[in-house]
Order: sequence, then structure tokens, then C-alpha cells
Amino acid sequence: MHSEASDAEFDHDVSVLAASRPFQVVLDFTTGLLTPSGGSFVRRLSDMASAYEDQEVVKRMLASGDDPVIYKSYCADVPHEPGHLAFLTTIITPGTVGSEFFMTKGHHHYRDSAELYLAMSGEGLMIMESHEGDFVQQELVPSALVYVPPGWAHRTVNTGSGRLTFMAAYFGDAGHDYASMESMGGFSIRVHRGDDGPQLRPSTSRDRVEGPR
Ligand code: M6P
Ligand code: ZN
Repeated sequence: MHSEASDAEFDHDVSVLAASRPFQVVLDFTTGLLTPSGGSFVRRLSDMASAYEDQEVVKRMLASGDDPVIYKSYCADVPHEPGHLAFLTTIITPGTVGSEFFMTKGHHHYRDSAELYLAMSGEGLMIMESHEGDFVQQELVPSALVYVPPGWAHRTVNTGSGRLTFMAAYFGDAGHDYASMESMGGFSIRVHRGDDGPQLRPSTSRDRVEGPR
């Protein structure tokens, strides 16, 4: 088990059987488990501290020993190589950092390629942003299938009171590019808990990176 996912981590040892022969796994739509899985990874707040807008709250939480598991993923035993279709399930814990909902780090793919998301349980939002800065949100409710076209950065947000579980499939050689969004100060829109449900607000961390205009 690792605390931080990287592409090296996705390239775990793959059994000869899974790499070259058809196989079957089982998805548990309630728990989000994928069985058998070829490995898993966990991301805690400390693994993605810079992703959240309110850095004072992040510092306070971590200083007091509050380092919640934000999400856990179970990966299928598929090689990260051209021609293969990698897939995994992800379970996001309910909660917020300040008023910002727990979410994935979010990324582009190095090789601009599509990804398919299937929501299994819980409630959430997928936020997506193109290289040109277009923004699209899609609701994640059980059975919703979201298509992410090549070139769109994507992040998944748990806006519900229970776990959000989903599976995603992407090209084996797509690679995960976290730096492109981080270098811009993250996504342009953030998802907060509002009085009447989730509220999408322009991110202020973009200003921090770009400076006053
Ligand atoms: C989805 C997929 C994975 C990704 C995971 C966590 O399951 O998009 O490829 O790793 O979410 O998201 P992130 O890597 O952005 O933290
Ligand atoms: Zn992706």
C-alpha cells in the first residue's frame, strides 16, 4: 500500500495471466471494491495538501493530526502499455476541507486521450477543464456514465453525505499529468458546501499563482 499515487505506482507487477489472457473482475457498486484487484493506493489530505483552496485550514488540520483519507483506489491488473485499457475504482470519503468538498487531485493525461467514468454509488460532480479554459460539470449519480474527451483535465468531487464510488477506464499509455493544472493554480472553479447544496465558485488560488491583474 502506498500513500501517494504516481505513474510508477500504476505500473505495479502485472501477472502474465492478466496481461495476456482475458479475465473477469467483480465491481461492488455499494462499496466500490474491485475484486480481485492488482493493487490499491490511498490519498490522505497530506498527500494533496496544495490542492485545497483554504491553506490555513489545511495547515490547522494537519498540525492537529487530522489527516483524513480523502480517497482510495483499487486498480485492475492491467499493464500501463499501448493497446491496453487500464481501469480502477475510486472511493471518495464524504467531508470538506473548510467548505471545499473532498475531491481527487485531478489531472490531464500526458497523451491526450479519452477516459470513461461510471458512477456506482453516492453523489458527486465531475469538473472538467479544457486546455483552452472551457469548463464543464457533470453530475455523478449511480449509473451515470461520463465521457471525458482528449485534452480535458478532470477532477471528481464528493458532494454527498456518504461515500462516492466510481470506476474509470483510460488508455494504458495515457500517463497522469498533475503538473499542468498545479502550475496554473488548479482548476478555475471549486466546489464548496453551500446552504442549499453544492456551490461552484471561481477559485482564488489561480490569483495566487498569476498575481494581481
Ligand atoms: C480515477 C481515474 C484515475 C485516477 C483516480 C484518482 O479513478 O481518473 O486515473 O488516478 O481517479 O484521481 P487523481 O489521480 O487525479 O488523484
Ligand atoms: Zn484521467
